[in-house]
Amino acid sequence: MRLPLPRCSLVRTRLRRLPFATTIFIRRTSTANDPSIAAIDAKWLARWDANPLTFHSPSNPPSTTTNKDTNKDTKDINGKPPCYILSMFPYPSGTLHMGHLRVYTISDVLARYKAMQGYDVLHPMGWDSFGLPAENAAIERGVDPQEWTERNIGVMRGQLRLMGARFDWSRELRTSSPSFYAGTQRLFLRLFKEGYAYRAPALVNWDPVDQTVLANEQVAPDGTSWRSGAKVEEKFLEQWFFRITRFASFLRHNLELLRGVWPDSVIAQQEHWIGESTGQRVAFPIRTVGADGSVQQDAVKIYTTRLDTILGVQFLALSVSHPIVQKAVDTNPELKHFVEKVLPTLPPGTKAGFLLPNISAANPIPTDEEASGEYVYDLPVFVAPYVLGGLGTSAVMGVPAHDLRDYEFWRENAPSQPVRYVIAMKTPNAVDSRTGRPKTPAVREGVLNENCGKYAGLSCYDGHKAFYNVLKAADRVKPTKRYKMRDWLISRQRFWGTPIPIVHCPSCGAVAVKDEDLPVLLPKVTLTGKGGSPLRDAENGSWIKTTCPKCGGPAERETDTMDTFVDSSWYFMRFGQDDANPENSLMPVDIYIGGVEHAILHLLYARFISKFIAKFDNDPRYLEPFKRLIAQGMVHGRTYTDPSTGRFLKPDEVQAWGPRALIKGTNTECTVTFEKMSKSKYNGVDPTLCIQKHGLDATRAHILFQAPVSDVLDWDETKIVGMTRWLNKVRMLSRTAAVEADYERTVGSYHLEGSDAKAGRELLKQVRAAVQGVTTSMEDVYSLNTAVSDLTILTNYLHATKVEEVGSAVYIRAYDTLLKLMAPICPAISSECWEVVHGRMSALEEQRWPEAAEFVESVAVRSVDIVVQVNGRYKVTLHEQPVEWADGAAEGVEGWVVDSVYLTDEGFRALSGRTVKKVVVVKEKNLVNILTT
Ligand code: ANZ
Ligand code: ZN
Repeated sequence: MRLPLPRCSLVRTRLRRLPFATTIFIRRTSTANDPSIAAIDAKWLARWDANPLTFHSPSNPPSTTTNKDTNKDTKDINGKPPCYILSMFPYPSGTLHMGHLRVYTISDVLARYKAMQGYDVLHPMGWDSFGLPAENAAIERGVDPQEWTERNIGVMRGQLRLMGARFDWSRELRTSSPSFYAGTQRLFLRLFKEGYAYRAPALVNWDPVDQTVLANEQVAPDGTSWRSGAKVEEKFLEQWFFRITRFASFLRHNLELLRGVWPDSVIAQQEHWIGESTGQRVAFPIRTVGADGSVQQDAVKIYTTRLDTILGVQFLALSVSHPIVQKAVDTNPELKHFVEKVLPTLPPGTKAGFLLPNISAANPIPTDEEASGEYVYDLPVFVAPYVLGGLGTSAVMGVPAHDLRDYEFWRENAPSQPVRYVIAMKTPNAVDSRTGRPKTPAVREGVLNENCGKYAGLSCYDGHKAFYNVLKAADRVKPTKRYKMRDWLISRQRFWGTPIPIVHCPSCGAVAVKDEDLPVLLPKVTLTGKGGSPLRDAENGSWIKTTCPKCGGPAERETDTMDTFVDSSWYFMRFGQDDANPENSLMPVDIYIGGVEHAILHLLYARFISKFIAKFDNDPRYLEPFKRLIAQGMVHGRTYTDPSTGRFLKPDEVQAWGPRALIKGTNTECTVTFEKMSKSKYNGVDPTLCIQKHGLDATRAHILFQAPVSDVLDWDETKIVGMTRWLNKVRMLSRTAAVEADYERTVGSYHLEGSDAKAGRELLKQVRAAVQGVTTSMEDVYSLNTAVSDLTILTNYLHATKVEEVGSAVYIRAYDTLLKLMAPICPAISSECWEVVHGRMSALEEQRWPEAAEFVESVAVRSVDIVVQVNGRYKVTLHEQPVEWADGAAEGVEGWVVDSVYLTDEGFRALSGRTVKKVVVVKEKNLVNILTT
């Protein structure tokens, strides 16, 4: 602990400053009573419990804000613009893992940062609490899923609290509570009424022993049931679907709005999943010869993305569900046998086919030999299971030369026929090493070959255009977009999910439950995991019995529950909703943070439901639900393996030091790697233990510092000492700063004395750089790791700075700024240090986030030249004087100026032997007149 000695004791005596602050810093230098990290954590956790980060806006809206078109950025409720920070809510498995700790640290840092910036922050938390594990626990251990879930939520809420996350618990939700699932059911019914929810048969996994439907994750990789071990069968059941495909184009093209604000990889994955391709529907002429010899002309529409290959067509293939095939089945017993008996036995990917007799097709592009323009019906038409029903037009043009599936089909079904190539590589003779066949040129590099008559020599592009024009003239082509994405199957034959609010009536069909009868509550059941849907037998079979909402006749309830992805496709709309005025919800989410594993389904479903609402509520705030998406990387754990056996070793089986480790009691070095945390690898880390050991601040800082947000984080607890050391330094500095602050409060202007403009400016430059660096990282989010290093750099700089060089005002200002910048990341220690310096009068989290501009001013504008007169006559100029001069800190300026004048040769000569009577300060002119005896 250094005492801030004045630079010139001579001057000091003359000015007779009272040194009574000394007593204060003797008291402060003692460290024996400093609270432990655990005590600091406990103290501040209690403070935050008592003073939660509560979002105000929608619960207290001024009347003007109900207008939907209001841009929320400009909406200013309680004087603060709202900001919605959300991290993906967890499944209440019962333990918080490191991945949770990482994501919630990031969102809490952002929430605290935005709050300091003056936003009304919504930072809520909830529980994705429906789902299979609760049901399994019920089946295996007989516990009530509801109780199991509640217990887990209790444990995890406690763990979240320990990490210092300031969630708005007043808005906590769980998807399994009736008040929430009433909303899920309402959403279902809206979709149903608008024609976006429908029923259709679909394949399910069926356990023939337990007589129950299995979720995909209950089917072992070898195709057996996880419980009974029986070979899982596929079975058709009537299932509920959401018609997400109707929004396919919208979902695809609005991804463009997200470029630059969502990670590229997530956009690419969504794009791929939606799978838009632009192709053509082409009507091929067909001719059917009836049993009586009559001839019928018609057309079959096929879908192709390679119109350039049309002259290579050697057959047409129809899916089993194609209307022509469905019709032919009735009149053709052989076909009926093929479809009903042969097909189900064939392996997936089969190239079996059935040649349709009496029907043939013609290529709609006449080549020059057939200049007459007559179509030549020489193409066979097959039924082929490799053509998928419900995709495109359920019919393809078979081009064996340039499509592998068509080739294999042709080899199997017309082995004696040649393959007709129509496209050559621009560079000749390229052969596919796998098939030994000439390589199929992509559109980019191919040219039409000599088999193409007058089109020969055209590039694929030009060929495509030429064929398109011919077909267009004959009205036989239509450009179409096609999507790989399928409708969303939301039915589950499970218990622990939202009941589907539908009643099946023998006369009215599927009827919506009336709004006033919502929610359809889950009954109490005893789960066995056997037999049909658990709801079917609930309450001895009485739950299912009801009356039809339409005709009042006897009817049955739907027994399926909804996929839990339905819950998570709208929970983020619920958080910002105000019970009194649900319309007025805060949307969209400003920053959504979560793991990359949700890149596709959850985000796609959430986007779909939002678009549905946007469309039917005509509310543009819902167009895209998440303005910005932050995808954080996984957390990997230190994993020890016995190199000779490959066996994973438990931590207590090894002796580790630094990056290496030995198997205990041996000289064998184990392999140390970082891998996804899992029980079987003994590499899991309990975040709560880590927090208890190192404190919440060190843990949070460490998790941010170890890797950029989007990278995999190799969790290495040994390195946390770096953070602990840094935080200790920050605490040490608080004592120096406290002394200075006390001195300032009691003595007043001491801070001006002896300060050196240059050193002060250097320090403020460092502070400005830190403000800039940390603010940039907070905005960018992905580089939060560098925020931590910026903070340590500033800490070290301050540590090496002598107070007496920079003056206490600058020093305190620098230290205060360090604490403000630390507050979002290390909230407990920074708050504690703030209190040490400033007492309890103000809380750190209520301070405004610093802006670099404040310091630019200090550094540039505040270094002024002061002209000094003695008794009205110019004597000397004080160059580059620091901050306080321009700061309005008039009190004490006199003393400081006299000090400074004394320190110059001219000043010393002018003042020596005289007594200063009065100092006149003309700040506007940077002028001082010293009047003496
Ligand atoms: C002729 C052709 C020639 C094709 C060629 C491809 C290559 P993407 O691009 O993935 O969307 N197809 C169309 N409908 C189908 C269905 N219902 N079931 C199975 N296959 C179908 O795939 C488009 C291509 O998939 C289409 O272009 C069609 O085969 C096939 F050298 O037409 B193509
Ligand atoms: Zn009815």
